[in-house]
Amino acid sequence: MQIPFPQFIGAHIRRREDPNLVTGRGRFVADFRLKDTLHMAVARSPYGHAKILRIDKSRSEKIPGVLGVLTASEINSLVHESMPVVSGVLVGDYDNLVIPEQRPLQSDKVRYFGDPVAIVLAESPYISADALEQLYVEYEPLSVTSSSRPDSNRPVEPLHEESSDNSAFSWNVSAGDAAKNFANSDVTVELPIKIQRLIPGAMEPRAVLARYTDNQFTIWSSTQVPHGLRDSLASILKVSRKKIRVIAPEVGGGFGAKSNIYPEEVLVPLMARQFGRPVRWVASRSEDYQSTSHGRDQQSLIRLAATSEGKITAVDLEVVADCGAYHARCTPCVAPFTGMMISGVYDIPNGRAQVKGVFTNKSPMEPYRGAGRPEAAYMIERGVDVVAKKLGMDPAELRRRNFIQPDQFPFKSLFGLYYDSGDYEKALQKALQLVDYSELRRKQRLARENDSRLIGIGISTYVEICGFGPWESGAVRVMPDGKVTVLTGSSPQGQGHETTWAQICAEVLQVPMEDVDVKHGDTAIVQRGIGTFGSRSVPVGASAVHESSEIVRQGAREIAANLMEAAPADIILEKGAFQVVGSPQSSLNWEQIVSAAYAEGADPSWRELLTADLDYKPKGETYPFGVHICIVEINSDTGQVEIVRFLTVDDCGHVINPLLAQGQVHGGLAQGIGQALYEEAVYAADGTLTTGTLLDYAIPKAHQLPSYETHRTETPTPLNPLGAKGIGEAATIGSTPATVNAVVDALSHLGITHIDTPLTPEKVWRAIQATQT
Ligand code: MCN
Repeated sequence: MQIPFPQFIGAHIRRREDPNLVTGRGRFVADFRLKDTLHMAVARSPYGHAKILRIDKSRSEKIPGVLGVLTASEINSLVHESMPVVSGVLVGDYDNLVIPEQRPLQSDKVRYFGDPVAIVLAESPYISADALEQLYVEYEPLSVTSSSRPDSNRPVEPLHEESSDNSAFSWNVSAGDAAKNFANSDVTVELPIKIQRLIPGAMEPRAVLARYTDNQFTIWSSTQVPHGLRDSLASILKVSRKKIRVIAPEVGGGFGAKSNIYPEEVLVPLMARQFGRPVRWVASRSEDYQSTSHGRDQQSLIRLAATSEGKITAVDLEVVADCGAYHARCTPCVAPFTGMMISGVYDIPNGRAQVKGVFTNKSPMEPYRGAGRPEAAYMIERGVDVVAKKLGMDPAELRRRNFIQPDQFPFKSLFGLYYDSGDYEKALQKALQLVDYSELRRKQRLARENDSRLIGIGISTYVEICGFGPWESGAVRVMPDGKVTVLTGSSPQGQGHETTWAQICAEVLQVPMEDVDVKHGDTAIVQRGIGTFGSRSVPVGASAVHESSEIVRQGAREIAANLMEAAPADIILEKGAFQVVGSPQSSLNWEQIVSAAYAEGADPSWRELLTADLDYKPKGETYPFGVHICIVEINSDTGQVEIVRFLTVDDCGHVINPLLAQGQVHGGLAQGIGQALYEEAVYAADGTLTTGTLLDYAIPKAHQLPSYETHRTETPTPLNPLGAKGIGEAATIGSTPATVNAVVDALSHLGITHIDTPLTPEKVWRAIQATQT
């Protein structure tokens, strides 16, 4: 067997990004200092819903150092389009999709706590903050819609003229005959579930800096989608794309929320043009919490029908998704994913999903790590546990009886998605063995009998959809000095693409990894791209780099063949050297190839052979999967949940860098467990965000999380050359249901069947108390 050399793909390699980041040398938007910069501050609504009656700027304008106070009347005429909204579903169809007009500043009324109404530009951030305090906005409060479930006793106060009942869209899909199966099945279960609103907790709050010189915008933004921002700005400002350069420097986390295009990203460049000076806006933490899009927020009802042998025959799902006050860029796409993925890892023949989006007086809801799929996995995995309980069957066994089998792939799912590959039984088997499941159950039984300790074991088996197209760009060029430049359209926020992409290119070309320079996040350098979200970067972006690298390798073979007077087909690349098959004594290394290609008088086509630049179009989405097992112990006096053990077996196909993939799993687990136990964005009845700071919004601290045991199986996808699926969201998706299932399992003998997240000590304690009265 030939051992590939050097072997980078699959190797544990530390992130090349980290030395700069951990020594404080990473440059985020707020670290860029431009001479004569003006500082923008944004006046935001202190009401959830109100008419704007009057804005008095006079006192703000008089403050020395204030250059301008602008409201919608001055701004909106410079803006030619509403803020962008993308809608699209893979299956099913929207009904009555309402996309209300949204301008960067509100003129007539505000619709959520934090809705922008005016901006101040001043010589320093302190002066702009002072001027904000002196700005007087007179509001007439309106009644607030803060729940997605309409209160039938109260008249609806429409947020937008376009929708008198605040309906944002509905999306429906069905397959087989669910109604018949519910009528005729041995058992049915029904579970209302509320999934709370979450605030994506990126370490770096949003920030924008812009300069306008020589009719050209340069914009630094903490965005996940620099090209999307460039293209949206071109439409909104009616400016040619070539006049706009967007740079996403280091981005300190995004988790989906930075894939939106925000009003500040329009306002800052506009003001840079207006004032002829650079303009900068950096959100404070609380401003970020108010104005950056939130995630989740669904109220649902899941019903399952099953036979007495534990075969699930039908699923029925109703979802009311709280969209917040406007559609952010991808709001309409999120909740339909919940419907599409509701059958999870199971071969369920009949089903129906009805999803309704509703406008409420809250910050817009956008994709947040998992975007619709965590909600689906959570609901089906809770439902399956309830079926198991009702049948008196072990939850692992019930899952096993319903899994899609390995020989069924590619599998057309209940609602018509094509699952590429999977072996769910193998992952479950591995997880159960690793935790010693039967021994755990034995200990649980003993604890219940002997010492009344509340021990719970929660299982979740999930599948998710990722690797969305339609394409991503990837270019590879061997430079005259022999180094290799990789350009990628994906634009990371902490995922480690520079390391990962360098591994792929270095392995294909058989060059040292340090010779590969990966560039991203600057539209002047990488002109085409879609960005980083939906765990698409490895399956799509890295595949583009892989394909480009292969083309360059092939090009180099042709040059070598020419120089060695051999047929290209006879040239192989072995241990970093090109040689004729069977004659390893005469070979050419990369330096010789490069020198020949760039030599004076060399055939110009040879340089072209060392360059590839393409858009990789995936053949379909990929479906990573896995099993999470959580073991908890609950203090019955306080309701406090302690995670004693958390074990994962994730499968994202071939893994490019196990260390980084594991890092992704760790981060995802923190967020999924955070959803299960701690986090919730709470709006008061008057529409005020009461969890608007890090003190009030409970991101889990390190001591609240266990030491994770992470494992994997590898089931490659046939859909891309790397055999790789995404891993960026998987752990967020699997961990919430495992944790909640564990807590409910610990309490099930008391008659508790469900508690809505977050499972705070108070909620758990109250649920226990309720069983004792
Ligand atoms: N990887 C691998 N082998 C695979 C798949 C992934 O080695 N088969 C590793 C690679 O090192 C790759 C990383 O995992 O760089 C993530 O790859 P992928 O799963 O393709 O996900 P993306 O790069 O497209 O990242 C997006 C995903 C999403 S949707 C959210 S939300 C999220 C996440 O990644 N937000 C993050 N992870 C985050 N991590 C950080 N630090 N910050 C965020 O904001």
